[in-house]
Amino acid sequence: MSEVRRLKETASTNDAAKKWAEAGAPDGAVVTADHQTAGRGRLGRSWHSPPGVNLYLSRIYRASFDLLPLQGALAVREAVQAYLPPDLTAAIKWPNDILVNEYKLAGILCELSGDTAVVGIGINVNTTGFPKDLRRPASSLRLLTGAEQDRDAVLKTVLDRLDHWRENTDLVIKNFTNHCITLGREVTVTLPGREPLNGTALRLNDRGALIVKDQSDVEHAVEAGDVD
Ligand code: BT5
Repeated sequence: MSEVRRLKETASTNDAAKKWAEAGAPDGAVVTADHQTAGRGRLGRSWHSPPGVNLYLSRIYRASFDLLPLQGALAVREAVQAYLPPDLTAAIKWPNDILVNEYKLAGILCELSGDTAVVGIGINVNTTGFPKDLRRPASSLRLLTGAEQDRDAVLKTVLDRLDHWRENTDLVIKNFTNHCITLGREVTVTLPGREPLNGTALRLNDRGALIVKDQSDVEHAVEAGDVD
C-alpha cells in the first residue's frame, strides 16, 4: 500500500512531492490535491486545475527510473480506458499526452531532482469546461461518458497500473508502441532554441526516444520536445 497524502489546495503536487521527498517520503508515496493554484505542464506551461472536479497527483520514486515517463503514460492510458465505453479508445501522443479522438484527457509531467523522480499526473475527470487558449481541444471522463466519475476509484486504478508497469518494464516499449498514435505520422518536433525537425515518426528506441526520419532519410533520436 502506498502512503497517500491528500491536500485540499497546493500550488503544484509535483512541488509538494519534492518537498516531502526531501523530508524523507518513502518510495511510492503519493500526494494528491483537490485544487492546484499553479499546476504545471512541460516546458514552463501551466495545467488548468480547477477545484473539486479532477485528479492531480504526484508519485515519488526513489529508485529504478527506467522508462518512467513511458510507464506513467501507459498507466494513465489504461486507467482512463477502464472508464470509457468500448467504442472510445484512449491513445498516447508521444511522450505523454493521453488523447481520446485527439481530445486531451490527461497529461504527465516527470521531473528528476537529485536521487528522486516525481511522476505528476493530471486527469480531467469531471470538468465540463476549459479555458479557450489550450494548445489542443480537451475533454474529460465526464464529458466522454456522460456521467460523473468517482475520483478515488480513478486514483486507485492509476496507482495499480503504475505498480504494474514498474514491475513489467521489459514490456513497456512494446505496449507503448501499440498505443502510440504518433508513430507513422508526419511530425514537426520543436525544442526551445532548436530548429524544428520535420519528418516521419518511425518507432521508439530502447530508451523510449522517438526515432524521426527527416526528408533526407536521416534518422534522429528525439529524447524530449513537442511533437505536433
Ligand atoms: C502536460 O504538459 O500535459 C503535463 C501536465 C501535468 C499536470 C500534472 S497535475 C499534477 C502534477 N502537478 C503539476 O503541477 N503538474 C502535474 P504539456 O504537454 O506541456 O501540456 C500543457 C498544455 O496543455 C498547456 O499549455 C495547455 O495548452 C494544455 N492544458 C492545460 N491544462 C489542461 C487540461 N486540464 N486539460 C487539457 N489540456 C490542458
